[in-house]
Parts: sequence; C-alpha cells; structure tokens
Amino acid sequence: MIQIRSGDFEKLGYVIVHGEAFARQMEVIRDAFIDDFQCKFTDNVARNRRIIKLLAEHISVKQFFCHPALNHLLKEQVGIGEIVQTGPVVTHYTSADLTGNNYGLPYHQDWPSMGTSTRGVIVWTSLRDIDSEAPGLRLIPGSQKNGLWPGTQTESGYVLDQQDIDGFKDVEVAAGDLVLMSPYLVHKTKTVDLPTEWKLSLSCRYDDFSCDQWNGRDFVGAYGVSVDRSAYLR
Ligand SMILES: O=C(O)CCC(=O)C(=O)O
Ligand SMILES: [Fe+2]
Repeated sequence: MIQIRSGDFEKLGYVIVHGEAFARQMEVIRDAFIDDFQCKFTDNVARNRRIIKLLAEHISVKQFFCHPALNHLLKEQVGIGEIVQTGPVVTHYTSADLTGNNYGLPYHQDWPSMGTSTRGVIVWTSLRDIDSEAPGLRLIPGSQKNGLWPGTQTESGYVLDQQDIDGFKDVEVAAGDLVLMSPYLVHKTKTVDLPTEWKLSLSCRYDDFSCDQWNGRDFVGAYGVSVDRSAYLR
C-alpha cells in the first residue's frame, strides 16, 4: 500500500510517499550499513567516504531503486510512460563529524546534471527518520515552475546565485519514505551543528524513454560510465 504523505508533483514539484515495501527494504539497507559498513570506519576520512559511496552499490540498495512498486508509483505520480534509470544511486552523508565535515550541498537544481527527458524525476530517500532537529533536505515548493533559475554549473552541480530563499520546507520523513522531485525543484542539504546527528540519503534519477522531446534530442544524458584504469597500480 502506497500513501501520499504530502506534496503534489505537478503543482509543488515534489511528493512524499510512504510504502510498506520501501520501509521494509530500507530496514535491510540500514542493517547492512550498520553491521557491515559503519563498523569498517576508521579515523581515515577518505576510506570512510569510500565505504559510504560503496553502500550505493550494495545489492539491497539496487533492489530498493528497482523495486516493482516503483513502476506503478512513477507512472501514477509522475506520468512516466517507459521508465529508464538515467544515473547511478548517489549517497549524501551529512554530519558534523570528521567524515561529514558538516558539508551540505547549497541550493541547486538537478536538471543541468541530467539533461535528459522533460519528464525526469529524482527519487530521494533516507536511511534514518528525519525530524525537525536532524540534518535533512530543504525544498522550495513550487520553484520548479520557473524553469532554470540563474546559477553556475560547478563540480558539485548547478548552484543557484540566490542562496537566501523564503518559503522553504524541511522534509520530515520516516526511513524509506520516498521524496519524488522534479529535476527543476530548487533544493539543498539541511545541515545542523550537533556532531551526534547524521543523515545518509540515497537518490537516483529516472526518465521517460517514451518522451518525444527527448527522442528529438537523440536521448542525450549527462551521466556516463568512466573507468579508472590506474586503480590497480595503487
Ligand atoms: O540529500 C542531500 O543532502 C541532497 C541530495 C540531492 O541534492 C540530490 O539527491 O539531488
Ligand atoms: Fe540535488
């Protein structure tokens, strides 16, 4: 059973969804993270960040983002005709500890980092419950209506010139709830100073292979596969 918790994809550019199947799969992911990943952390920050990135490749995470329940959801809520995954699963660890370094993405839009169909969507989720005190995700509801806001393409995405924006919403979700976002929705990481708090979010991009406009643009996309052929030498 899928329940809409808040939002409206068409009007506000996001919708928050709860589904038992997703909540259960997130328990599997969280157990794997705590039992098999977090316990491998050392005081080597680069190693810890690599371990976090590898969670995205864990089979339980792949299963989450390929869950059969997603088909129906993306068709119903976003109107995607033929679903294709157009990017890898991305992790965002946010914490005031050494590994997180209290880093958070500034206000940005994802579309310039996708460049795909007009009916693209970002599916975002969190390993832990997020309440008003915790690090999380901050959105500007309705901001997708203005298309691309003035900004600059940087190494960490398309960062907006304006970083002080009224009318934001801090997402409050249970672990495994899905936030479906328009690629044009303005959003950022919400950071907090408490070193005991941490968030680990996962997100993935999807597009509509039956989109005529994308067909007309010969199915270009920003993501590719790169191989570091020098890794075995290290
Ligand atoms: O979870 C976060 O901190 C930000 C995530 C984000 O911007 C994204 O997945 O597009
Ligand atoms: Fe983003």
